[in-house]
Amino acid sequence: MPNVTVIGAQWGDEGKGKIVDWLSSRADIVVRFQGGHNAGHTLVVDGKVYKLSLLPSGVVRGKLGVIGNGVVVDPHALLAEIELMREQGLSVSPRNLRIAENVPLILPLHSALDKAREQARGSHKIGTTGRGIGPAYEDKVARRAIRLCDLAEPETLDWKLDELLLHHNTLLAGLGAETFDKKTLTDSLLSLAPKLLPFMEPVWDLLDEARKSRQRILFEGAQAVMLDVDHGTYPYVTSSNTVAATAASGAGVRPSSVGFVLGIAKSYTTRVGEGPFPSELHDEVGQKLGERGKEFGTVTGRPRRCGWFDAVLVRRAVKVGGIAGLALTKLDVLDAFDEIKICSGYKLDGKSITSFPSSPAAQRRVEPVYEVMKGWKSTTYGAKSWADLPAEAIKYIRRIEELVEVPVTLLSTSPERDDTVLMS
Ligand code: 2SA
Ligand code: MG
Repeated sequence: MPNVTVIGAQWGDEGKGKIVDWLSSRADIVVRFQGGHNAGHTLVVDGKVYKLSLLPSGVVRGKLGVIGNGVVVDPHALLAEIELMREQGLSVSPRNLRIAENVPLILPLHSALDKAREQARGSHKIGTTGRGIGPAYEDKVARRAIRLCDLAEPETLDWKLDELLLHHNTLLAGLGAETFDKKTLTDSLLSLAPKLLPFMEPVWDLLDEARKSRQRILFEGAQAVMLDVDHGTYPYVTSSNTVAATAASGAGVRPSSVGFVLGIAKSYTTRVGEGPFPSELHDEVGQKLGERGKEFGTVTGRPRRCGWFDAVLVRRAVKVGGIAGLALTKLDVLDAFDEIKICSGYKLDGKSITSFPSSPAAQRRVEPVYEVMKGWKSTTYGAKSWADLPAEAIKYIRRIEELVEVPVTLLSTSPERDDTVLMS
């Protein structure tokens, strides 16, 4: 099997965890390459539910997990997640988890700033997870981040914290938020060092050795293309690139190592947080999608906004994300609808347009143009093969393929690992 990169093709929560788990049985290493613990990947394995935010999903299957340099790591969240896995009977140790030495750390001041800034934004808030993701990436590009390797060098930590606190305490004070004390932060980081440094690795080298020995690598994306900081619905996006190319830069491997890019999309659409959503439904249909899909954010528990499948959006994700095939999830949620709509075009100020505009004001004025398809009104829950699918469901899938211009290669019909159909 070539390497595979899994990315979300909508606004996150597409069911990546299950698909990564399904694919991880065919991989030797699973790599997280961007985002942080704003991810919330849910796996159901032998009836047990595992919710992972930072750990690569492969650890549940005993695979080597790698956290690449493109991720932002909150040390406290990481250690808590490792402990939670241990309570669930999974051993996570430096033997099966390696973390890039150059990975930036999320510090408590990052989530404090995230929350303070969201409050200050008022009606223009982004709706972030409040986990300090954005501020941590800002420090990275501003070249003032504390990185995992710094924990081994107290003298480096000393001068870097001076610069970091000068910036953040000025900002936090200006926002009327608590400021941070250098000694407290230093003591906290140095107390974390012995717990974290054993996981540290020049991950690019490990993955190059894996390539040479033809090991199979699965790159696990978080969030999704429409949350990408360049290609998503900016500014209502996350702060990392979430497209497949980021797997190379976010883990330190050659672009050809990205392999087959599998996009994950729900058979309808959801998003959490603020921002435009052309096919959003504010009626009983939207409510029914939310109830049947149990649509609450894994990370924040927030109810998700729901709407019909948006083919214009997913087609764009296919193009900019580098997607070669689609895994369609939660088809069973649509079992109960007499008719099902697909957003196959947009209207802006009365004119037909074929792609989502980039300016926020125009994005808000976009109206969906729908195709109506007949519902199948029978269960697809647990379908394991083509033969289990009603004709209307197959027609729905085929129409999606035509509109997004890639084949549906996988179909997921329940959270259970084995309820997955390989589509021919
Ligand atoms: P942040 O906290 O700065 O990343 O938030 C910025 C915007 O990105 C949205 N966001 C998400 N939306 C949906 N799912 C997210 N994570 C998934 C989950 C996991 C996944 O929680 O299950 O799909 O990988 C996620 N993370 C960030 C957020 O709502 C803001 O709109
Ligand atoms: Mg999720």
